[in-house]
Amino acid sequence: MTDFTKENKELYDTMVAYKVPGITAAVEGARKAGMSATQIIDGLSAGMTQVGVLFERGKLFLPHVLSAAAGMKQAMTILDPELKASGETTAKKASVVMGTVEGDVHDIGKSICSTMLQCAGFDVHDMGRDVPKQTFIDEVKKGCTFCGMSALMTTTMTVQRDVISMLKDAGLRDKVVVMVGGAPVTQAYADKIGADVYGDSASETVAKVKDL
Ligand code: B12
Repeated sequence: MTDFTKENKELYDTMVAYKVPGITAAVEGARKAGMSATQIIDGLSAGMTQVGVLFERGKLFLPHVLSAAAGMKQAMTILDPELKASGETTAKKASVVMGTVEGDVHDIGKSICSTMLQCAGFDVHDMGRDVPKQTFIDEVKKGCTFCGMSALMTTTMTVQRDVISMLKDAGLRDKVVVMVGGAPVTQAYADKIGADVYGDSASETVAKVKDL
């Protein structure tokens, strides 16, 4: 098996350096070295998490975080054709509705999950970010196997609980598998609010959804 430690470190380092041209160059370099899109995303995601840590410590500021986020999006645009092509080879599986909950604009992690589920052959409808609670209910009414909600703030993770309550009130809770995720969300919280699946990362989410 090829050891991509050097390329992985480069992806991580360029993401932490938050410059879009550097990130795209590292992605191109990693592709040339033979890394798969999923391996590249893992390296970049680790760097993005570190950007968050440095931001929290006051070592990086909002424009730096925005630049790193733009680099991540650019990388996903580069990798999208490869990811889509690998998805096309698989027969379409169950349908998944994904969105970042209302009041929350963080969509990087959610979009990675959507793309990777798509690669695994699932029929994914990504509703974007700041999605109103009622929109999740309406989508479940229309019919989907999985409903995924992302929340990146302690102030918005309560919306996941609200949507689950609304599903219960509408008599829809048993009709859908509810997935929750996002940095502040934990397995304990997922259990507490009655979600079916908690995903710590995109790869863990894909593995759990495939199992179900
Ligand atoms: C990038 C970022 C931003 C970017 C977002 C760009 C974008 N398009 O997403 C920008 C600069 C716009 C931003 C804005 C804000 N941010 Co911000 N941001 C971050 C940062 C640094 C990284 C988040 C990220 O992308 N991580 C990388 C991805 C890959 O990881 P992830 O999201 O966790 O996703 C993975 C898993 O969680 C999981 N997953 C994710 N979603 C789902 C869903 C399902 C269903 C499943 C199963 C799994 C799953 O899989 C993903 C892939 O592996 C975090 C710091 C942190 N530690 O998280 C702060 C952070 C989340 N932001 C924070 C804040 C406060 C804000 C602002 C309010 C700042 C402000 N004062 O204006 C605004 C929010 C406005 C709003 N209403 O939403 C706080 C939240 C604090 C809190 N209350 O909890 C954090 C924690 C930083 C901090 N410590 O202060 N932010």
